[in-house]
Amino acid sequence: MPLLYIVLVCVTSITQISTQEYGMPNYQVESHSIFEKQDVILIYKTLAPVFNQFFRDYNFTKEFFLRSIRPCEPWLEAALTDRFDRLDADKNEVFDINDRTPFTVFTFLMDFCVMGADKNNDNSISEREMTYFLSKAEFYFSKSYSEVLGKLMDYFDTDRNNILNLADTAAACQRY
Ligand SMILES: [Ca+2]
Ligand SMILES: [Ca+2]
Ligand SMILES: [Ca+2]
Repeated sequence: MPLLYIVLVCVTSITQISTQEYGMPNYQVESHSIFEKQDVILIYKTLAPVFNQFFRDYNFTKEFFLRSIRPCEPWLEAALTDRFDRLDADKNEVFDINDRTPFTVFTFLMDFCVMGADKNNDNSISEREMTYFLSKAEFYFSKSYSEVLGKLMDYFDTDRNNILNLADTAAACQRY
């Protein structure tokens, strides 16, 4: 599975570089890691209007994205802007179905593992684990937003087996 291997190496490298950048002095804020559970939860809370829009029209523009996340802390705006640019695979400043790449599938899986959705630590998130995660008080995003995030799991379950794991990234390598 060489393509999957390459994707994982790229993702890890880019993420590490980006994480270091957020800690540079010019941000003038303490260092934040997008591997920190509380930071990733904050990212998903901030993205609520963006994901709500996505499941209305299955697209959103970079301009809408930036307007929706503001105002927020400088490190968070920098991290999210960088994330949009990396996930916008065809670089047309619109996130839509054409940007559903192995990279986006892997990013979503990684985010939810970091947040603790993979309760039994088998590197797979089952439908039951996701439902439980989205309904827990510690991570409760509101009923309507939890439903939207549940749709996101369906959207990235590339091999349609109701489990999100690296096999979906591999399937995305074949399909997209
Ligand atoms: Ca795009
Ligand atoms: Ca699991
Ligand atoms: Ca799957």
